[in-house]
Amino acid sequence: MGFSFERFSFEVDRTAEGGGRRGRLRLPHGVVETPVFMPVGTAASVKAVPQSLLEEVGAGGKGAQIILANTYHLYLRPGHELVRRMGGVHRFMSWERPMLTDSGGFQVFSLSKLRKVTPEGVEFRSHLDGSKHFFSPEHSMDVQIALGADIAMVFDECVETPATWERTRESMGLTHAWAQRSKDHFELHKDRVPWFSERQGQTQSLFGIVQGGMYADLRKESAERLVEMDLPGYAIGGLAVGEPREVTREMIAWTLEHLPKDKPRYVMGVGYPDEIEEYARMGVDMMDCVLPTRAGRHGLLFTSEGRLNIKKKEYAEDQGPIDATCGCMVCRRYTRAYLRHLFASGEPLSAVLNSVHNIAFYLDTMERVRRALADAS
Ligand code: PRF
Ligand code: ZN
Repeated sequence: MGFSFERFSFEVDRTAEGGGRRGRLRLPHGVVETPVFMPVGTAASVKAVPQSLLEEVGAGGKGAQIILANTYHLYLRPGHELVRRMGGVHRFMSWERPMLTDSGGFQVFSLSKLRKVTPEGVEFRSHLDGSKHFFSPEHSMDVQIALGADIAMVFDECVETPATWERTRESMGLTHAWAQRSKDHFELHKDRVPWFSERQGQTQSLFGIVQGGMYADLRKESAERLVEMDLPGYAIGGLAVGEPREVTREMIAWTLEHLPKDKPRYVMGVGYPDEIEEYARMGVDMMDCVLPTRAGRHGLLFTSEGRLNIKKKEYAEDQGPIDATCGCMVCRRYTRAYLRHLFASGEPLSAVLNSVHNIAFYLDTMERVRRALADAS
């Protein structure tokens, strides 16, 4: 309970044989035990899951320690200046625990229409109403500062896959120039964060993003360039974009070798439960993914025995819980038969309960990994 007034810090207690680390991040809105999974709250809402449940479901009742929101979505609707006037994204959505905002780069590339990339930035049309907008590193920083998450991300370009070495190198060069511009602008304006004075002059922290596609030499170069910028944490971007899983793992392992051991390392947009466990055991400290909520809305549930598709006929009269080993509020209370009925009937409660279980399953998975890493010598 209460707030932490410490400045940004990252501590590693223990590193296990495979490289996995048990540690903690201290952020303006609280402490985050790592490795951590961050549920995605794209438009200042983890879809179908109320904040009160996010605070208590999974990880032995501790709930989600940090969630993510998206610059692209909140800029388009309701607008970052409105969010600033509401006291910043934490207060706006009534979530007083830590938050991270993605920079908008990736969402512009994956969602918007008619993008035009120049060294200056990206011109694009909104996926909502087709209106024209322009994002630059400076503008992404202004939006992220107005939103006021604990961690902001540099504005990057995630190259399409597959892409040639030449194309990937060119895109990576742009990402590096944009990272430097992000940092310069952020340093000048970070005191404009909505909670600056009320939190005794604390600010957000800006993380870098390594790109370089599926090319080991480019990944190394990208990591080295970003490390020179001396940012408080580093993300590995551009992965889990359609490449085989072995390639994702190899690229993560290789990139980790070129990132500082004393700073948090974050892989963006991964993955299935077994993947997040594997990456955490390799030394990844932070991950986020829409999978638990998106899959939940589609009736796909993650369990200790694998995936379960709740729409199947075989569950029509199944009196058991989703997962007998899961202690979440859904598994304690509801049967598979009922959950199948809710899904088949298109009841909104279906999305809520499925998402809650999946989030709990992801948070429990990471809690288990944290315990294992703490015990490892
Ligand atoms: N860049 C940013 N956000 C991201 C990614 C990226 O490369 C990915 C790739 N998996 C997910 N989210 N800024
Ligand atoms: Zn459950």
